[in-house]
Amino acid sequence: THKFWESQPVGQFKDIGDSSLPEGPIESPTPLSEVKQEPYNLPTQYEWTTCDMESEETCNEVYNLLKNNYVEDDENMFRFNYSQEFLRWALCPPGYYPSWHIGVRAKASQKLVAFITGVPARIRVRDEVVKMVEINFLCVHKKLRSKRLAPVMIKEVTRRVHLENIWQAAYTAGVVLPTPITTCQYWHRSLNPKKLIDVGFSRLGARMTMSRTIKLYKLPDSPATPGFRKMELRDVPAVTRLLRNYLSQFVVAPDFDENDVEHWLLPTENVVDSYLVESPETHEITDFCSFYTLPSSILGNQNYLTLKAAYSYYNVCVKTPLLQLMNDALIVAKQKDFDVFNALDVMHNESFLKELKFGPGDGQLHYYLYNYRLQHALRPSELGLVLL
Ligand code: YNC
Ligand code: MG
Repeated sequence: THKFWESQPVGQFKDIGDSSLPEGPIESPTPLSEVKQEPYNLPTQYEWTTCDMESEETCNEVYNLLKNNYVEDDENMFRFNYSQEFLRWALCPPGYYPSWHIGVRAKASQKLVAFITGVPARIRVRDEVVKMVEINFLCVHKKLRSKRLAPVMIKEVTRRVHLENIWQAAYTAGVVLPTPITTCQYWHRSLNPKKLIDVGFSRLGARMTMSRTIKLYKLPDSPATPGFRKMELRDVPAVTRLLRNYLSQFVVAPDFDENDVEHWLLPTENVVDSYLVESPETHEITDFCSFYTLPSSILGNQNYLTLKAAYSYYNVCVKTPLLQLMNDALIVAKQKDFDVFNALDVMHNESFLKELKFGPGDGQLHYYLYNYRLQHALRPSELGLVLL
């Protein structure tokens, strides 16, 4: 059972299939004067801290907490290693609230021992655009696990979000909680198969040799689509139009404006890469693809410390076939020395995964909404949202 989650305004397992419950908010907003004014209590040895991500020193403390204590795979072979530049990008989008970057310190040592964050987002559910918070980077130091600290952190971020008059949230987790709006799977495309096999990320297939495997995953040296180039600042209006139009077909998707596109999709070195197709004839922007950079530490390998992974982000095709566009994305990721290209089975991704030699991963990613009920769970292909 879920003592904490059963007390929260989220879809409950017992209500699955109950068609008498309407779609939309589960609880109505309360007057802001009724929102608790003081932080929740922590065990006495700990205190709340707001983490200023613009400060080099604080950002480094957060980086180290996550580097040593954040998400691992089921076999504890790899752990996400979000870079400092990435954390600053992920946590400081247009209109962000510094008070939503919440840390916990040990009073005696002042060591950062836990973290949770929110960033504001407009998310469309069917035809309604809802102001939400995207919750991410929930982390409790390994030595403080299973002490019910996570529910306190979730309640505290919820309180601070309510103070800004926002009442809904979106988040993902590898664990099953009440109740997913959809469950997605990661797929992996080897770019550097020898390293992936050496570190135990993948295994040599049956009746395969290393040299046949390397040949299987070989890619051309440069993209094939005429007019394929890096996105630039001047492309923001065209990319925003293209993306808004494309995302309108999904049941749940972000409502991006030009400021959001500039922040989330304009290339940032070692953080996010975006490419588009500009028609050589008309100079129209017809297609777009993007991926973000998220390395993982390789735990306990003599030869390698990090796995360099690219994660498919938002992709839009109008003129170029999606298969060809994503093959070009693989080619540029390979040129940039990524070891693997990962993608979820969201949006239209299923249409290219098998043909482009992605293999299914183990472990699933569940998507959730807080205080917003959907009548039915979605298929991954109905979801137009990628969280970091
Ligand atoms: C999780 N990932 O079920 P019940 S994802 C949410 N998300 O509650 P304790 C989680 N809840 O079941 P620990 C969760 N993992 O009794 C566990 N829980 O009702 C629930 N791992 O708390 C769990 N990062 O403190 C249980 O557990 C209760 O010490 C148990 O801490 C958990 O960022 C955790 O995977 C995850 O650092 C912090 O294991 C710890 O184990 C850890 O005894 C490695 O907690 C890193 C890791 C999670 C990545 C992520 C999204 C988080 C979403 C949080 C929910 C947001 C709700 C919306 C709030 C705003 C609302 C508005 C408006
Ligand atoms: Mg705990």
